[in-house]
Amino acid sequence: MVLLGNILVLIDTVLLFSSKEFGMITPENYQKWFATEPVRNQFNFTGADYIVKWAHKNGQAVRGHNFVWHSQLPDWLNNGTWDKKTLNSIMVNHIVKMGSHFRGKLYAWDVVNEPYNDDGTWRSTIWHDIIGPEFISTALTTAHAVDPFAKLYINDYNVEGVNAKSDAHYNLAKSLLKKHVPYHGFGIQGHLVVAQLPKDIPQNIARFAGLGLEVAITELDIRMDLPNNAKNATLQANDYKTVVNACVDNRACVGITVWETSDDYSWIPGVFPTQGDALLFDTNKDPKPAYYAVADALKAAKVKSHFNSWP
Ligand code: 9MR
Repeated sequence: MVLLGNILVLIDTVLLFSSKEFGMITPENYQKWFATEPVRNQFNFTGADYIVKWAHKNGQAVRGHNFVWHSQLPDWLNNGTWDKKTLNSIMVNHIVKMGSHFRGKLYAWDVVNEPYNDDGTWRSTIWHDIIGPEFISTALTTAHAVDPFAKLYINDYNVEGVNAKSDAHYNLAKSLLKKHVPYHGFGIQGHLVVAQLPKDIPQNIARFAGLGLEVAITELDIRMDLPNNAKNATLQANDYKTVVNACVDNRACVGITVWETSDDYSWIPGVFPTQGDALLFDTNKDPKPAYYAVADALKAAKVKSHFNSWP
């Protein structure tokens, strides 16, 4: 089976639960810039270290998340006035300090997160607007130099099927690989809506695999309009099965990570107040039909492990 992962909060009961059910962990918010470099060049690894240690004690791999993103940046970085050279050196310093602290401990890093708009144009961010699109190759090259063991990912949402945004990523991948930039994996976040899955997830995974990249579903959740009911729960289970099958059917797809374990910890109600119940376990930590659908799909998978090349 592909490695099933989840993200975590720093609560031991949740961690314990996670280590029974999942083979991989992403430390949700603990490696983001606001948490790790709250003051310029002063680093705090406490939260992430706790999770990484826990994961390794329990034989779990860790996905690093993330180096360069426009969101959850500390105020000093957001509010500063930066020229290109200075911002570039701030980005490089962050990657060097973070990457070397976690060197050899992480399976992968989301080096760049969400660089495009849904229409495939560049998202306006400090990274793109001040440094220019080359921030991506600089970030990847720097990350590879400090942690040559980690698989380096670019990660985004709304890129599950073939569309303008995944086209932009596909073209970016082609151009980076042509220039031999160290780029190893395309992260498909998978924040999806029940009964609205794109039909061409397998085709999309296949085209990135065709470039020689690995692919991972990195932040899967499938939300529904509340209240939940039997019909939605069944549709959701079916959608989870569709996503898992799309991954296990392609050797290049190495992992599926759900973005939290139980519905009470999900980010969704805070952002989409009328939606939720997107995960595999309900608020009582009881498995939902989606959980059994995922388990059955993994059991039925023809290829048992794609995740075999690390470290
Ligand atoms: O799960 C994260 C939530 O706790 C934060 O408030 C939120 C802030 O944007 O980020 C959430 O995780 C995001 C992830 O880091 C990147 N992809 C989208 C996720 C959901 O917003």
